[in-house]
Amino acid sequence: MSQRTLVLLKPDTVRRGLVGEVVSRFEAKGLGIVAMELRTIDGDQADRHYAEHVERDFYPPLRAFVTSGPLVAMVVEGDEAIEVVRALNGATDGRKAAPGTIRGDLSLSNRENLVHGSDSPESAEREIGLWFPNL
Ligand code: IDP
Ligand code: MG
Repeated sequence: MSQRTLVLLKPDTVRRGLVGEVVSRFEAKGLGIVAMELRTIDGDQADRHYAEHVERDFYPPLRAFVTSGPLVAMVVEGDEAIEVVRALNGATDGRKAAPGTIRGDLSLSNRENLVHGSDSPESAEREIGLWFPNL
């Protein structure tokens, strides 16, 4: 079943010059790009995006990180896109993520882990509405 999911290429991806590398992996997998925009977000947008995490200990530095420079927001589409993107991204902690995944190949950090992908159909709908309200 075709699905849409929200993907963020976080500021470390842009800063490290890995946008093309990461987008290539989604394209090579066969996913389509529905929307894509370079944006610098403020703390309020970070709080809305990470609403489920705002009370966590790791959130203040995460908030500082995701607002630290431009990121690329995307909507990606394809068969089972939500799960497929999560699998391509790999485990949250780049140090533990499997080789072959984006995080496993390119990140050595639990926080600066390059990518975000929605974790469920409900999250995808909420996050796409938050980032691309006109879609
Ligand atoms: P996910 O991005 O794989 O879905 P979540 O648990 O939803 O992982 O966490 C959101 C983001 O918060 C992670 O991608 C990562 O950037 C950051 N994060 C999560 N857990 C930690 C942690 O223990 N230390 C530092 N940053 C973390
Ligand atoms: Mg998550």
